[in-house]
Amino acid sequence: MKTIYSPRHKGHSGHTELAEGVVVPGFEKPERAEIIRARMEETGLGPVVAPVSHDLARAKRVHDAGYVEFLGRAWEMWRAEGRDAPVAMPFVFPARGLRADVPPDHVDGLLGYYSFDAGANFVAGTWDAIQSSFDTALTAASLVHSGERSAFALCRPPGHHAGSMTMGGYCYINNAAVAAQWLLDEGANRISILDIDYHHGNGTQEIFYRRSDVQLINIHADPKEEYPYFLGHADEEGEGDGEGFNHNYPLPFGTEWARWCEVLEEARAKIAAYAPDVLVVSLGVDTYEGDPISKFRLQSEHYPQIGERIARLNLPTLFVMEGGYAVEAIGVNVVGVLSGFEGG
Ligand code: SP5
Ligand code: ZN
Repeated sequence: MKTIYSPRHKGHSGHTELAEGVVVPGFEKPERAEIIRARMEETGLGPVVAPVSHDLARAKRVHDAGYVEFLGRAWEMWRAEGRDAPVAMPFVFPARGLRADVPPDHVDGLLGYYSFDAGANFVAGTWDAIQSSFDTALTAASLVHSGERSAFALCRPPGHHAGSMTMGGYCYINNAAVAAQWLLDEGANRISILDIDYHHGNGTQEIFYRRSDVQLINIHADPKEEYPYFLGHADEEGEGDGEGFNHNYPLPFGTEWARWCEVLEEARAKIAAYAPDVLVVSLGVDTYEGDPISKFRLQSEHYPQIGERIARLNLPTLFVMEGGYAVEAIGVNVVGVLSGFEGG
Protein backbone atom coordinates (compact mmCIF):
# COMPACT_ATOMS: atom_id res chain seq x y z
CA MET A 1 0.00 0.00 0.00
CA LYS A 2 1.36 3.42 -0.96
CA THR A 3 1.41 6.22 1.59
CA ILE A 4 0.98 9.77 0.33
CA TYR A 5 2.87 12.24 2.50
CA SER A 6 4.22 15.77 2.23
CA PRO A 7 6.70 17.45 4.61
CA ARG A 8 4.72 20.68 4.08
CA HIS A 9 2.50 19.65 7.01
CA LYS A 10 5.36 20.70 9.31
CA GLY A 11 4.62 24.39 8.74
CA HIS A 12 1.47 23.92 10.82
CA SER A 13 3.22 23.93 14.19
CA GLY A 14 3.54 25.98 17.34
CA HIS A 15 -0.21 26.61 17.59
CA THR A 16 -2.08 26.39 20.87
CA GLU A 17 -5.55 25.36 22.01
CA LEU A 18 -7.92 25.87 24.91
CA ALA A 19 -8.19 22.80 27.14
CA GLU A 20 -9.92 22.80 30.48
CA GLY A 21 -9.67 26.57 30.73
CA VAL A 22 -5.97 26.75 29.94
CA VAL A 23 -4.12 27.66 26.74
CA VAL A 24 -1.86 24.67 26.02
CA PRO A 25 0.32 23.52 23.09
CA GLY A 26 -1.82 21.92 20.39
CA PHE A 27 -2.34 18.16 20.77
CA GLU A 28 -2.48 18.03 16.97
CA LYS A 29 1.25 18.48 16.32
CA PRO A 30 3.79 17.66 13.57
CA GLU A 31 5.35 14.72 15.41
CA ARG A 32 2.14 12.80 14.76
CA ALA A 33 2.67 12.57 11.02
CA GLU A 34 6.43 12.17 11.32
CA ILE A 35 6.13 9.16 13.61
CA ILE A 36 3.57 7.52 11.33
CA ARG A 37 5.79 8.09 8.28
CA ALA A 38 8.82 6.69 10.11
CA ARG A 39 6.85 3.60 11.14
CA MET A 40 5.57 3.11 7.61
CA GLU A 41 9.14 3.21 6.26
CA GLU A 42 10.42 0.93 9.03
CA THR A 43 7.82 -1.77 8.41
CA GLY A 44 8.27 -1.65 4.62
CA LEU A 45 4.55 -1.90 4.02
CA GLY A 46 4.91 0.21 0.89
CA PRO A 47 6.56 3.30 -0.57
CA VAL A 48 5.98 6.80 0.79
CA VAL A 49 5.36 9.17 -2.11
CA ALA A 50 4.71 12.90 -2.52
CA PRO A 51 1.30 14.31 -3.43
CA VAL A 52 0.45 15.92 -6.77
CA SER A 53 -1.04 19.42 -6.68
CA HIS A 54 -4.81 19.63 -7.28
CA ASP A 55 -7.10 22.53 -8.13
CA LEU A 56 -8.91 24.01 -5.12
CA ALA A 57 -12.08 23.88 -7.23
CA ARG A 58 -12.20 20.26 -6.00
CA ALA A 59 -12.46 21.51 -2.41
CA LYS A 60 -15.26 23.86 -3.41
CA ARG A 61 -17.34 20.87 -4.55
CA VAL A 62 -18.07 20.25 -0.85
CA HIS A 63 -17.08 23.56 0.77
CA ASP A 64 -18.42 27.09 0.37
CA ALA A 65 -16.15 29.04 -2.03
CA GLY A 66 -15.90 32.05 0.31
CA TYR A 67 -14.86 29.72 3.12
CA VAL A 68 -12.02 28.15 1.13
CA GLU A 69 -10.85 31.60 0.01
CA PHE A 70 -10.86 32.81 3.60
CA LEU A 71 -8.70 29.85 4.68
CA GLY A 72 -6.17 31.08 2.13
CA ARG A 73 -6.29 34.68 3.37
CA ALA A 74 -6.74 34.31 7.14
CA TRP A 75 -3.09 34.50 8.11
CA GLU A 76 -2.29 37.54 5.96
CA MET A 77 -5.41 39.33 7.24
CA TRP A 78 -4.28 38.61 10.81
CA ARG A 79 -0.79 39.98 10.06
CA ALA A 80 -2.30 43.03 8.35
CA GLU A 81 -3.79 44.00 11.72
CA GLY A 82 -0.22 44.51 12.88
CA ARG A 83 -0.41 41.70 15.39
CA ASP A 84 2.63 39.91 16.72
CA ALA A 85 0.71 36.99 18.23
CA PRO A 86 1.97 33.89 16.40
CA VAL A 87 -1.44 32.19 16.50
CA ALA A 88 -4.68 33.47 14.96
CA MET A 89 -7.76 32.10 16.70
CA PRO A 90 -11.46 33.01 16.84
CA PHE A 91 -13.22 34.22 19.96
CA VAL A 92 -16.77 35.11 18.83
CA PHE A 93 -19.24 32.88 16.96
CA PRO A 94 -22.65 33.38 15.28
CA ALA A 95 -24.50 31.17 17.78
CA ARG A 96 -28.29 31.06 18.24
CA GLY A 97 -29.92 34.50 18.09
CA LEU A 98 -27.15 36.04 15.99
CA ARG A 99 -26.95 36.45 12.22
CA ALA A 100 -25.03 33.71 10.47
CA ASP A 101 -25.88 34.94 6.96
CA VAL A 102 -23.67 38.04 6.70
CA PRO A 103 -19.91 37.49 6.67
CA PRO A 104 -18.17 40.35 8.48
CA ASP A 105 -15.21 42.20 6.97
CA HIS A 106 -12.82 42.08 9.93
CA VAL A 107 -10.54 39.07 10.42
CA ASP A 108 -11.74 38.54 14.01
CA GLY A 109 -15.32 38.36 12.80
CA LEU A 110 -14.44 36.12 9.88
CA LEU A 111 -12.47 33.66 12.02
CA GLY A 112 -15.58 33.14 14.16
CA TYR A 113 -18.01 33.27 11.23
CA TYR A 114 -16.23 30.30 9.64
CA SER A 115 -15.65 28.31 12.88
CA PHE A 116 -17.72 26.21 15.25
CA ASP A 117 -15.02 26.18 17.95
CA ALA A 118 -11.66 27.76 18.75
CA GLY A 119 -9.78 24.60 17.82
CA ALA A 120 -8.67 25.37 14.26
CA ASN A 121 -6.01 28.04 14.58
CA PHE A 122 -3.60 29.60 12.10
CA VAL A 123 0.13 30.08 12.17
CA ALA A 124 2.28 31.24 9.27
CA GLY A 125 2.48 27.77 7.67
CA THR A 126 -1.07 26.62 8.25
CA TRP A 127 -2.53 27.36 4.84
CA ASP A 128 0.35 25.64 3.05
CA ALA A 129 -0.15 22.59 5.29
CA ILE A 130 -3.92 22.61 4.61
CA GLN A 131 -3.25 22.61 0.86
CA SER A 132 -0.73 19.79 1.13
CA SER A 133 -3.21 17.75 3.17
CA PHE A 134 -5.89 18.31 0.49
CA ASP A 135 -3.43 17.32 -2.26
CA THR A 136 -2.48 14.23 -0.24
CA ALA A 137 -6.09 13.05 -0.01
CA LEU A 138 -6.76 13.56 -3.72
CA THR A 139 -3.50 11.94 -4.83
CA ALA A 140 -4.37 8.88 -2.75
CA ALA A 141 -7.92 8.90 -4.14
CA SER A 142 -6.56 8.92 -7.69
CA LEU A 143 -4.40 5.85 -6.96
CA VAL A 144 -7.48 3.93 -5.86
CA HIS A 145 -9.41 5.27 -8.84
CA SER A 146 -6.73 3.98 -11.19
CA GLY A 147 -6.97 0.48 -9.81
CA GLU A 148 -4.86 0.14 -6.68
CA ARG A 149 -6.59 -1.92 -4.02
CA SER A 150 -5.85 0.67 -1.34
CA ALA A 151 -3.92 3.82 -0.50
CA PHE A 152 -3.11 5.74 2.65
CA ALA A 153 -3.43 9.54 2.70
CA LEU A 154 -1.25 10.65 5.61
CA CYS A 155 -3.19 13.90 5.92
CA ARG A 156 -2.23 16.58 8.38
CA PRO A 157 -4.10 18.68 9.40
CA PRO A 158 -7.03 16.27 9.68
CA GLY A 159 -10.45 16.98 8.17
CA HIS A 160 -13.53 15.22 9.52
CA HIS A 161 -14.76 18.03 11.80
CA ALA A 162 -14.69 20.58 8.94
CA GLY A 163 -18.15 21.29 7.54
CA SER A 164 -19.19 22.99 4.32
CA MET A 165 -18.29 26.39 5.78
CA THR A 166 -16.93 25.75 9.26
CA MET A 167 -13.54 24.83 10.61
CA GLY A 168 -12.99 23.40 14.09
CA GLY A 169 -11.53 20.45 15.97
CA TYR A 170 -8.09 20.88 14.27
CA CYS A 171 -9.79 20.60 10.83
CA TYR A 172 -10.05 23.05 7.91
CA ILE A 173 -10.69 21.23 4.63
CA ASN A 174 -12.54 17.94 4.98
CA ASN A 175 -10.08 15.64 3.21
CA ALA A 176 -12.26 12.52 3.31
CA ALA A 177 -15.29 14.42 1.98
CA VAL A 178 -13.26 16.05 -0.78
CA ALA A 179 -11.86 12.63 -1.76
CA ALA A 180 -15.31 11.02 -1.77
CA GLN A 181 -16.68 13.81 -3.97
CA TRP A 182 -13.69 13.54 -6.30
CA LEU A 183 -14.32 9.81 -6.72
CA LEU A 184 -17.99 10.48 -7.53
CA ASP A 185 -17.02 13.20 -10.01
CA GLU A 186 -14.62 10.76 -11.66
CA GLY A 187 -17.36 8.20 -12.21
CA ALA A 188 -18.11 6.33 -8.99
CA ASN A 189 -21.82 5.88 -8.22
CA ARG A 190 -21.69 5.23 -4.50
CA ILE A 191 -19.10 5.83 -1.78
CA SER A 192 -19.17 4.63 1.82
CA ILE A 193 -17.29 6.58 4.45
CA LEU A 194 -16.47 4.65 7.62
CA ASP A 195 -15.34 7.11 10.32
CA ILE A 196 -13.60 5.31 13.18
CA ASP A 197 -12.03 8.34 14.84
CA TYR A 198 -12.96 8.59 18.55
CA HIS A 199 -14.80 11.86 17.89
CA HIS A 200 -17.93 12.12 15.77
CA GLY A 201 -17.16 13.36 12.25
CA ASN A 202 -19.66 16.19 12.38
CA GLY A 203 -18.29 17.96 9.32
CA THR A 204 -18.56 14.93 7.05
CA GLN A 205 -22.08 14.28 8.33
CA GLU A 206 -23.18 17.86 7.65
CA ILE A 207 -21.74 17.76 4.11
CA PHE A 208 -23.49 14.54 3.02
CA TYR A 209 -26.59 14.56 5.24
CA ARG A 210 -29.07 15.06 2.38
CA ARG A 211 -27.41 12.73 -0.12
CA SER A 212 -27.85 9.09 -1.01
CA ASP A 213 -24.64 8.72 -3.06
CA VAL A 214 -22.51 8.78 0.09
CA GLN A 215 -23.24 6.40 2.94
CA LEU A 216 -21.71 7.59 6.21
CA ILE A 217 -21.06 5.43 9.25
CA ASN A 218 -19.62 6.92 12.44
CA ILE A 219 -18.40 5.00 15.52
CA HIS A 220 -17.56 7.50 18.25
CA ALA A 221 -17.86 8.71 21.84
CA ASP A 222 -21.42 9.72 22.76
CA PRO A 223 -21.82 13.46 22.10
CA LYS A 224 -23.87 13.72 25.29
CA GLU A 225 -20.57 13.47 27.14
CA GLU A 226 -17.85 14.11 24.59
CA TYR A 227 -16.73 16.61 21.96
CA PRO A 228 -18.14 17.76 19.52
CA TYR A 229 -21.25 17.62 21.77
CA PHE A 230 -23.68 19.03 19.20
CA LEU A 231 -23.90 16.26 16.59
CA GLY A 232 -23.49 12.49 16.44
CA HIS A 233 -26.62 11.11 18.13
CA ALA A 234 -28.11 7.81 17.05
CA ASP A 235 -31.32 9.41 15.75
CA GLU A 236 -29.47 11.36 13.03
CA GLU A 237 -30.26 9.15 10.03
CA GLY A 238 -30.08 11.61 7.13
CA GLU A 239 -32.71 13.87 5.59
CA GLY A 240 -34.50 14.07 2.25
CA ASP A 241 -32.65 11.98 -0.33
CA GLY A 242 -30.16 11.16 2.43
CA GLU A 243 -32.73 9.53 4.73
CA GLY A 244 -31.35 6.18 5.86
CA PHE A 245 -27.79 6.76 4.60
CA ASN A 246 -26.31 8.20 7.82
CA HIS A 247 -25.57 5.83 10.70
CA ASN A 248 -24.26 6.95 14.08
CA TYR A 249 -23.00 4.60 16.77
CA PRO A 250 -22.38 6.68 19.92
CA LEU A 251 -20.58 4.69 22.63
CA PRO A 252 -19.91 5.46 26.31
CA PHE A 253 -16.64 6.46 27.95
CA GLY A 254 -14.58 3.39 28.75
CA THR A 255 -15.68 1.41 25.68
CA GLU A 256 -13.36 -1.58 25.17
CA TRP A 257 -12.50 -3.70 22.15
CA ALA A 258 -15.24 -6.34 22.58
CA ARG A 259 -18.06 -3.79 22.31
CA TRP A 260 -16.30 -1.58 19.76
CA CYS A 261 -15.73 -4.59 17.54
CA GLU A 262 -19.39 -5.65 17.71
CA VAL A 263 -20.29 -2.22 16.41
CA LEU A 264 -17.67 -2.49 13.67
CA GLU A 265 -19.41 -5.71 12.58
CA GLU A 266 -22.74 -3.85 12.35
CA ALA A 267 -21.01 -1.17 10.32
CA ARG A 268 -19.53 -3.81 8.01
CA ALA A 269 -22.95 -5.28 7.36
CA LYS A 270 -24.32 -1.82 6.47
CA ILE A 271 -21.44 -1.18 4.08
CA ALA A 272 -21.77 -4.60 2.44
CA ALA A 273 -25.50 -3.98 1.91
CA TYR A 274 -24.86 -0.57 0.31
CA ALA A 275 -22.22 -2.09 -2.00
CA PRO A 276 -20.17 1.06 -2.65
CA ASP A 277 -17.65 1.41 -5.47
CA VAL A 278 -15.04 2.65 -2.99
CA LEU A 279 -14.73 2.66 0.79
CA VAL A 280 -13.17 5.74 2.40
CA VAL A 281 -11.97 5.18 5.97
CA SER A 282 -11.62 8.26 8.18
CA LEU A 283 -8.84 6.73 10.24
CA GLY A 284 -8.40 8.09 13.76
CA VAL A 285 -6.55 6.13 16.42
CA ASP A 286 -7.65 8.33 19.33
CA THR A 287 -9.70 5.29 20.42
CA TYR A 288 -6.41 4.05 21.96
CA GLU A 289 -6.37 3.58 25.74
CA GLY A 290 -3.34 5.86 26.10
CA ASP A 291 -4.80 8.78 24.17
CA PRO A 292 -4.39 11.99 26.18
CA ILE A 293 -7.75 13.55 25.21
CA SER A 294 -9.97 10.48 24.74
CA LYS A 295 -11.71 7.83 26.85
CA PHE A 296 -11.99 4.57 24.94
CA ARG A 297 -9.80 1.57 25.78
CA LEU A 298 -8.56 0.01 22.55
CA GLN A 299 -5.09 -1.52 22.74
CA SER A 300 -2.36 -1.67 20.10
CA GLU A 301 -3.06 -5.36 19.37
CA HIS A 302 -6.59 -4.43 18.25
CA TYR A 303 -5.64 -2.10 15.39
CA PRO A 304 -4.46 -4.89 13.02
CA GLN A 305 -7.78 -6.64 13.68
CA ILE A 306 -9.63 -3.52 12.56
CA GLY A 307 -7.64 -3.56 9.33
CA GLU A 308 -8.34 -7.26 8.75
CA ARG A 309 -12.07 -6.79 9.19
CA ILE A 310 -12.13 -3.81 6.85
CA ALA A 311 -10.21 -5.83 4.26
CA ARG A 312 -12.83 -8.59 4.40
CA LEU A 313 -15.30 -6.19 2.77
CA ASN A 314 -13.16 -6.68 -0.32
CA LEU A 315 -13.60 -3.11 -1.55
CA PRO A 316 -11.16 -0.61 -3.04
CA THR A 317 -10.23 1.28 0.12
CA LEU A 318 -8.84 4.73 0.75
CA PHE A 319 -7.53 5.42 4.25
CA VAL A 320 -7.50 9.09 5.24
CA MET A 321 -5.68 10.10 8.43
CA GLU A 322 -7.75 11.91 11.07
CA GLY A 323 -7.00 12.02 14.86
CA GLY A 324 -4.85 10.21 17.42
CA TYR A 325 -2.74 12.08 19.97
CA ALA A 326 -0.74 9.46 21.88
CA VAL A 327 2.36 10.16 19.79
CA GLU A 328 4.38 7.36 21.38
CA ALA A 329 1.93 4.78 19.99
CA ILE A 330 0.47 6.51 16.95
CA GLY A 331 2.87 4.93 14.46
CA VAL A 332 2.32 1.39 15.74
CA ASN A 333 -1.45 1.86 15.87
CA VAL A 334 -1.93 3.45 12.45
CA VAL A 335 0.46 1.11 10.65
CA GLY A 336 -1.20 -1.70 12.62
CA VAL A 337 -4.52 -0.97 10.89
CA LEU A 338 -2.85 -0.78 7.48
CA SER A 339 -0.80 -3.94 7.89
CA GLY A 340 -3.86 -5.79 9.20
CA PHE A 341 -5.63 -4.71 6.02
CA GLU A 342 -2.76 -5.90 3.82
CA GLY A 343 -2.57 -9.25 5.55
CA GLY A 344 -6.33 -9.76 5.68
C1 SP5 B 1 -9.49 15.29 14.45
C2 SP5 B 1 -9.75 15.21 15.92
O1 SP5 B 1 -9.55 14.15 16.53
N1 SP5 B 1 -10.12 16.34 16.53
C3 SP5 B 1 -10.38 16.35 17.94
C4 SP5 B 1 -10.72 17.71 18.46
C5 SP5 B 1 -10.90 17.67 19.95
N2 SP5 B 1 -11.03 18.97 20.47
C6 SP5 B 1 -11.40 19.03 21.87
C7 SP5 B 1 -10.26 18.63 22.73
C8 SP5 B 1 -10.58 18.71 24.19
C9 SP5 B 1 -9.33 18.40 24.92
N3 SP5 B 1 -9.51 18.25 26.32
C10 SP5 B 1 -8.22 18.09 26.97
C11 SP5 B 1 -8.26 17.13 28.08
C12 SP5 B 1 -6.85 16.94 28.58
N4 SP5 B 1 -6.84 16.18 29.77
ZN1 ZN C 1 -10.68 12.54 17.03
